[in-house]
Amino acid sequence: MSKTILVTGATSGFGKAIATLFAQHGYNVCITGRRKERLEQLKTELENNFGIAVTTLQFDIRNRQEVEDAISLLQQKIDRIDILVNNAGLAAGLSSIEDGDVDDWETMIDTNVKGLLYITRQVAPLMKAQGSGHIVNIGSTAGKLVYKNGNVYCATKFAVDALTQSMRIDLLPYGIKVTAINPGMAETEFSLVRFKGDEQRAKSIYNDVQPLTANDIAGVVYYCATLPPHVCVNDLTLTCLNQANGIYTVKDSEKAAIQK
Ligand code: NDP
Ligand code: 8X3
Repeated sequence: MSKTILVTGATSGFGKAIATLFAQHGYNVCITGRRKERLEQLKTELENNFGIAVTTLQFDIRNRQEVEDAISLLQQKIDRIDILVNNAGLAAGLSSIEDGDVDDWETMIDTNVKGLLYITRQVAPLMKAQGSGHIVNIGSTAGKLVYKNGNVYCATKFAVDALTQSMRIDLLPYGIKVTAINPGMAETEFSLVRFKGDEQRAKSIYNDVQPLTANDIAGVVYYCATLPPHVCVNDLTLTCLNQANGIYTVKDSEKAAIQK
């Protein structure tokens, strides 16, 4: 029987790549996001290319009622959710704490922390009733080490780290795996969103480095989700070869000088 994966934030970046990779491997996928057109486009693409079933759920993860309604609707359409990837998230702005935009702070907290909690609260009981499941939370190197001006974004990812550890304890008796995947810099729409559509500034983040790609993250999620039933990757951090962690980065052009 085909397994089903629910991926939040699948209209772009990691979420889209994760949904695509699992579809390629025969999983039925449920994809979420606010951008309806992109959801419909991905559904058509995945169903046509891989012959699996795709369910689209359009909602804003910050809205608790919308999340509850979406998961109720999903339950009418599918029997079980084998994997939940809590991926939807964003950074908004990059300012020193005294200059921060409070609306940006609320957006990040509401999306990255409260949104993740809203959906987990709906899906975890279903997994408990099934007697199995796997929750994969997309954290960040920003949830391991803070960086300058990262303040609130980093705090939300530290919160994801704490919630991942805590969920793993709570859900252990029910056979539910909980994994944190913590990527370093990866080229997606992330920087474009963080810098509010400023393409030049967004592009400059990836100058002179070879960042991770969304497919790199999808591959790691797939690996973790397909290990034997008794094996759980608890916490996995990955960076490109320009980063040792979230705060130490060496540009390609600097490497030669350092090697001398
Ligand atoms: P993208 O901007 O490419 O994708 C973000 C996804 O989240 C989109 O599908 C977007 O969908 C969804 N999303 C954002 N806000 C909401 C909302 N309010 N309601 C529903 N969905 C929402 O970024 P990435 O793929 O890079 O980011 C995915 C995750 O990975 C995030 O949690 C991010 O913090 C994390 N991450 C990213 C890194 C990077 O360098 N790129 C590194 C480490 C972690 P839509 O706009 O259609 O609603
Ligand atoms: C996203 C990676 O380095 O911009 O979590 O914080 S970073």
